[in-house]
Amino acid sequence: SIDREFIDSLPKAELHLHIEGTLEPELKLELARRNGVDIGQSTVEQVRATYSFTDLTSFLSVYYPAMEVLVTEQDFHDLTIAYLRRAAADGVVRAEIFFDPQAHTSRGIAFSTVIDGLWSAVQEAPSLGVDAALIMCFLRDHSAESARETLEASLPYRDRIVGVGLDSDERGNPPEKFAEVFAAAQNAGYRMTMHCDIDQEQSISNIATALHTIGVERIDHGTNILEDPSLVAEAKQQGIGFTCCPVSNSFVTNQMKGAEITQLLREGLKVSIASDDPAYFGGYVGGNIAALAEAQQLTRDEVVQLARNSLEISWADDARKQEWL
Ligand code: ES4
Ligand code: ZN
Repeated sequence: SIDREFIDSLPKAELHLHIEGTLEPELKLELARRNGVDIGQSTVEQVRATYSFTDLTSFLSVYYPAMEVLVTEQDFHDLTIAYLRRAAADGVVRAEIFFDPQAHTSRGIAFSTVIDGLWSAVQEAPSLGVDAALIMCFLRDHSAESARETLEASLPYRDRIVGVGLDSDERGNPPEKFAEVFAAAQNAGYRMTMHCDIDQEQSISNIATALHTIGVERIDHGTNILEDPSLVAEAKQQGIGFTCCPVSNSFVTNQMKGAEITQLLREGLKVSIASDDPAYFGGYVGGNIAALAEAQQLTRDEVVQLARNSLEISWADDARKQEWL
């Protein structure tokens, strides 16, 4: 099997990481204390016991309420710095960090509080050995109007945000619901990705819409593309990036989808591995690669390819990419 030291030694990009999903129990307790928020638990063990779920619905019902401890600019800064330190230990040289403004603005936190806290951490990231960037995600179970307002709110901070994504519950919330918002975001200069989660209703038609109608450069998850070989060929030809999260998959769908991830990799698609919500699923990026490598008996060359793919499909400056590759 492939040792963790080898995996961690490879320079890599983490491209599918929800910053709100990096809230470890220790920091949650500290922020609750600092902000005077009663979260109903007072020990790490008690908090960890709530980080337990069997599917997406039960996950999201723990995930969103946990955010009430994130109140001040300093909180968003501290959350991000804690993640960046952890990522650097796994060999992450580039982190493209998802954030969900609506999860905060909907509970009265100003967009500026969120973005200022995240941005000061992004500016500090190089001192931790990481080049960092922010990707703003719209919550697909909120209205298109709300996404439009969020896009508007982001425009004064356009230079701090590299792209837009789409997350939360996909059921009943297909990409076409956000076609206009994504078109406006693209016009504003944002790069585009979106979640096409595995095993959702209509996942294959959502992947087709993401590629054909929205025009995304990357798909987050997306392993169901294997159901349509013509879409696989198209994604390969266009160099579409995939950000797959095996440990998350094993919680949300009961399966890592390791065979599917490996098949896409072996067919030459630009597959990368990431951690999604590591505080909740218990694996940062190195752990995700190790779990996949173990389950699928990946070769060292394949693990190297996963790391290279992540850098290649990242949205870093070309000059930086050349240094890493
Ligand atoms: C998420 Cl696992 C998952 N699925 C959908 N949306 C999300 N946001 C954060 N984690
Ligand atoms: Zn995700």
